Amino acid sequence: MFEKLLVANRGEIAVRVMSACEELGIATVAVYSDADRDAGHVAYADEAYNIGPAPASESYLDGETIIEVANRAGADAIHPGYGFLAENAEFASQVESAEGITWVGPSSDAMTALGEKTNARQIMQNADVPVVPGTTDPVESAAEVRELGDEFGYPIAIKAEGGGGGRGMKIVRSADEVEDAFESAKREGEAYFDNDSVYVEKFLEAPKHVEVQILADEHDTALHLGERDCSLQRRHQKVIEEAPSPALDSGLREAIGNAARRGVREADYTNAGTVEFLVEDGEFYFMEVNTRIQVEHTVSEEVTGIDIVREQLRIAAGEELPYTQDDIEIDGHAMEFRINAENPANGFAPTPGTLSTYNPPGGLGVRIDDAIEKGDVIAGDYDSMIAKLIVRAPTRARCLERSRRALSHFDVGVETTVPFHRLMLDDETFRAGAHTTNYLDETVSNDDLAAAVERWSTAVDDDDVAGSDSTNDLVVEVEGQRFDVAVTGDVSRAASNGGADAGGSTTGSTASSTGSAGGGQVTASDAITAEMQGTVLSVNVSPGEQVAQGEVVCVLEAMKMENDVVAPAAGTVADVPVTDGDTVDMGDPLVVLE
Ligand code: MV4
Repeated sequence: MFEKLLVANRGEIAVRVMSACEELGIATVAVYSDADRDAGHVAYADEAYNIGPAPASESYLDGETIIEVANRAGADAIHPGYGFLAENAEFASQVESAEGITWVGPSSDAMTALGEKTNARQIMQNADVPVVPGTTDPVESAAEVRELGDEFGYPIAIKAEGGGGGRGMKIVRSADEVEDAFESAKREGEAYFDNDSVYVEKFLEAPKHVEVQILADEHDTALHLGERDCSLQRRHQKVIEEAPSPALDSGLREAIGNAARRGVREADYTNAGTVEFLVEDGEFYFMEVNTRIQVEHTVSEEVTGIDIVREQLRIAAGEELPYTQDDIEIDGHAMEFRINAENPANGFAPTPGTLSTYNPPGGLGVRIDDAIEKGDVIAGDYDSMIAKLIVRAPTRARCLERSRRALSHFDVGVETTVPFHRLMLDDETFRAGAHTTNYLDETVSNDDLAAAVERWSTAVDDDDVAGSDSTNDLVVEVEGQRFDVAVTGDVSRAASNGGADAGGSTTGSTASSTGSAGGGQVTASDAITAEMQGTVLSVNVSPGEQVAQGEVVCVLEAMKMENDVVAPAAGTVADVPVTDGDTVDMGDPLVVLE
């Protein structure tokens, strides 16, 4: 096994990889940009090296510098995480050529072979894996595309050879759109991937996105860990992923898993990877292979019990997978919610800022993968994902319930995608598992998103959270029952309505009367009156005294419980008409303020 591994990445995935290293006794090396000096992955690592300025092109994408650091630190392996250099076959090849350093991932040859989409389609066809009807060679002219349109029937998709993730894809609905779409797909391919080759597929109108997690070792074992459903996407960005897919029956599940295994064997693929499929009308079609660990690998871990990053490391070190396909069982259901610093009510625009609070949920079946803490600054230099919430339960129905519970306890301090997720957990189509890849973009309205943020915003300061040292809100006990009271009305006696979210309501569990206090109530004459019949246990103030808002002015015993009566606002005590031991009726004045 390796002795020291460099993680060429940042954020939660860097910490995820290092935690697997820690369990295997491998020392860890972090790299970081100027923007990440105080980042979580730097703190987690055994050693850390600055590799340049904030822009990724000058730091996390600088493969040469990263390999230099690996040499300097004496690292014997590099794990790329996801994004950045993870699917860069040239970088993989440079690591493979570096003396004494192992690339934790598939061979650069396998990456190159699968990175060219028509080549990947050919490999899959050779392995008897169904592909979407289309070409396995690039198309050379618009006229050729029109012939294919006639053959398959419209709509068709023109896709960039080097593409993926929706970039460089053009949907064509009739022959007269072909010319423009062909030219623009070529331009995008050239711009994004340095490759203007394009090919054609029949376009499926409403597919599901189902992907199979693969593990393959260097000793001829290739296994699948079941599938994930990633159909809930917004503009090609996944937002919620789950395992297993609610869209597959056991027959289709077994068929798609076996197809993925055949495909990666054909490609001489090793390490972890994902084979992506489109599923429509009970049929599945190969789309592309992701040659990296993915963000959503977690849900497969939760339902199989397999630590995928650990297996990546073991495979790269030449060890054998310790299971056969029959050993792998799918147990229960898991969902991953990407918690992004984005405002769903504002077109999911990033919401950079300082985390005045950060308090993720925990408890049974709840996993948080993150690399941030309270007080951290969410800058705009990299992606907006600040954490992943992964929820696991015995069934999908219970996973939905548990996810509601977990999300309702996620305090962040900036606007996030939490309200969006809570909206989805109330959405009948999502709950039924019937959503396809176009569902979000076509169905969820801005009004719904705005209402969700209004109701469930996470951009709440600690100071506004009921139960903390708030100056604006009152916590009172009435007959022993606790109430979080938002003080509204006359601003001179207090007031902002803190958006606390203790029990699901944005204004606390009760918030009706103006300046209500436990056992006492403020009337128009500024008298704090008894809210119930009881006995005065103690009077804590006398006329002329200044009291602060929230200060206990007297204690009233009622129904065998002591209730603190607090001042609803700061003021001067004008009169105290009661004394210790007095019996009072509901509505009797206790303390008069001026
Ligand atoms: C498709 C398709 C329908 N038919 N190909 C989008 C990203 C890129 N990886 C491939 N994509 C698609 N390819 C054919 N022949 C629909 C999509 C697609 C999609 C796929 C997966 C998840 C979300 C999506 C959203 C829009 C379109």
